[in-house]
Amino acid sequence: MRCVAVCQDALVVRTLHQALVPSLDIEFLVEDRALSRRLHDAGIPARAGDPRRIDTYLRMDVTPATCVIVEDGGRRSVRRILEALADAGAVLTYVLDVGERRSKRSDECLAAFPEVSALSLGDLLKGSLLGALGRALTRSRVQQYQRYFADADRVLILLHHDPDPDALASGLALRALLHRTKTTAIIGAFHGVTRPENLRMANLLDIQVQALTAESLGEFDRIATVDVQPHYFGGLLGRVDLVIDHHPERTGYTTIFKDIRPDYGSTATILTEHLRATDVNISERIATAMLYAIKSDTLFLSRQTNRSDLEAFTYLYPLADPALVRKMEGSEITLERLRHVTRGVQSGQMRDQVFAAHIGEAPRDDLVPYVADFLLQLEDVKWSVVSGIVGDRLVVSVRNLGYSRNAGEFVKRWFTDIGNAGGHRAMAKAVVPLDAFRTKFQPVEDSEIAGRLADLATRFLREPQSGERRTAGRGPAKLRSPGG
Ligand SMILES: [Mn+2]
Repeated sequence: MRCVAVCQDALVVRTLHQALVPSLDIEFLVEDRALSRRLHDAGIPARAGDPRRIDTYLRMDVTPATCVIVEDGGRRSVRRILEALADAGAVLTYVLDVGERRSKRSDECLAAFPEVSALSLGDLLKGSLLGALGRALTRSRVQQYQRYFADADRVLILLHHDPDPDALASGLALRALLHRTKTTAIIGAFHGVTRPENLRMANLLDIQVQALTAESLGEFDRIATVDVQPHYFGGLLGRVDLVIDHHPERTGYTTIFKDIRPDYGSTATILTEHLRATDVNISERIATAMLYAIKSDTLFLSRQTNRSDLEAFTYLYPLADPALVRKMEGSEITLERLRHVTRGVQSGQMRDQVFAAHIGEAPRDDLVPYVADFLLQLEDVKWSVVSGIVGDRLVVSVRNLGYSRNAGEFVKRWFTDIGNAGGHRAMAKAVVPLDAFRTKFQPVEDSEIAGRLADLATRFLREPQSGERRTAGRGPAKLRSPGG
């Protein structure tokens, strides 16, 4: 495309020339003959002429198909230049603001030319300049911990219990950043992977998670935690070397290096930035793991997602194996899950768009939120409240749509006094001793539990709302493990 740039400043000319050639066939128009000669000598196509005269543009062969950029330094009005251009038939005209601040005069001038578009050099630079500076900052952070880990014999990358895709992918990514193999950097957890979809990921990507004991910690020279902070392990870890996490920052531990970004949707997003900043090769396996991690921690970019998550996703997408991601997502329905859904449906009660159910004894916690998620898909259901007995505890999972009231408030309202309860607007979980539940809510038989839960939901939803905001919003609290 042909482009004519009307400029006064040599720096602006050189910048545009570097940025736009060879994408655009550009010629510069300057008033100063000496400047035009200097540019010409530097190999930049330039000519001298009066930018306020129509014939200048006619000589330059400006047509409606020519893109015209007019530099506005703010000192002199560009009105007469724009008039001459309009008279010469130019319609693709841009005013490039390079002044400190757009002047009132420039604004008035632009208002008179509605077909002219405004660009600001500062705004155009901002994104890429901040991006480059951010990458430089990240690079120096990463290089610091890389150096610190370099001379260690054995490194432990520690994940939270029952590691999820974000933890697994982050473990792989950190190992690549440390330039280590599976024998010199162990990915470990105190409780291994149990959920079917996480097992599937670990198998498909051949990620081995070593089972740890408190004693085995002594075998390692350096310890890093990813997707979790050391307070999670009680007093087990007094001091670690590196923490990378996206959960709210906690205190009560010592670490040499940390990168904690609670506004990020996943730890894999932070590690994508680390890999990009240091130009570490991202293998297809790692890209696939990280892409899946971002998708799963952000519920496919629909929860707690920021710009960085979207950027990391876009960056990883072409590097990953989409067929493998699909396979990992797979059919989430297993026979075991379906059996528990069936039990939920059989015990369930539907009352005012609330579906309450009790699935009885379950071998694992995760079946309870699975059934709650499943039931929320039913037509006309706005809330699902599901419980199950796991060992000697009752696990209660709450899901809702439309955020009419906060699920986290619901579980706190009824269960904080007898157990653990927490969550955010759309998802919440409570874990209480079964005895304490029976004492407080008096179900005579287990078959009455669903009815009790329905009562609690109805009462809660009819209570006047105090302090809790009515409108949808982002709850600050986040479940400690996704799917809770
Ligand atoms: Mn995570």
